[in-house]
Amino acid sequence: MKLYRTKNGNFAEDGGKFFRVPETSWDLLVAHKDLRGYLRSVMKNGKPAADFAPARLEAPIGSQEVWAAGVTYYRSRSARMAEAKDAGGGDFYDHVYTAERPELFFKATANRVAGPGGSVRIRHDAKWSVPEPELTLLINPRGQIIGYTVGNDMSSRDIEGENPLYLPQAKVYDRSCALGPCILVSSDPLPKETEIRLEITRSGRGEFAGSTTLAELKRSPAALVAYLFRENLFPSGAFLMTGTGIVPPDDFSLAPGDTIRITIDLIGTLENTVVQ
Ligand code: DO4
Ligand code: MG
Repeated sequence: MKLYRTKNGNFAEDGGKFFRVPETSWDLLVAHKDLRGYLRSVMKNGKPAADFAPARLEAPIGSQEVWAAGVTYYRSRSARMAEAKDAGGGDFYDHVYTAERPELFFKATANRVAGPGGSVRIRHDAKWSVPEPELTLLINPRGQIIGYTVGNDMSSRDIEGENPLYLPQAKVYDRSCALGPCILVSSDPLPKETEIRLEITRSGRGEFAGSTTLAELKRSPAALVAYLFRENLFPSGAFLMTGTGIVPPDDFSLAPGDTIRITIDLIGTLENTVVQ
């Protein structure tokens, strides 16, 4: 079952049929004591809606903060170690990959998040910008995973590599994050063979394509959530991006006009264009 946020209200979908959700507050849906049960009853008692409009999709976020985990895939560890080597920061990434405590960082507030079909930004003071396709968890205020979406943790690799202390500038800026197209409403862990795919096109031509699976994710989503909720309250719930396992080659940097498509099995495809 999927939950969509649109300019025209919230919709639940199952088996290709869409149902309008009477609850219009996204925050109340996220905080619901049984979101899945509530949406089931909406679908059981309602009629399929004729006014669901995919072109009017919005990012599936209300007042939730977006947080992110880093260096949770071996591919990310290697990329980070290489980019930070000259600054003497390479070892940090090796240590965090094997440490018990994960790397968690603040990523975005809702106003910084692009939705499906929207534009994501690259910084004008960055020379090396990449998308990071990440399985993203939706967590309710009680610390329970209630769904999954597709996330893009846009990153400035030259700024991050110059000095690990520049991480917040490499990661947090307007529209440095994209979420969507929907929430896969489920508390069950996704299968390890779930594939994450990234395609970047420039002027209509394929520029980069890569993929990974959740089998490569070193930490469990539940363990990441447990760390995030250790000393933080999230009255509206939170999103947690689980890290990237796909890194384009070092000579690749995003450019204005590029199209980024990220697909995660069972959830869907998030597409955004790049602006500067
Ligand atoms: O340590 C820097 C951030 C890494 C990251 O965002 C990732 O691995 O996805
Ligand atoms: Mg990332």
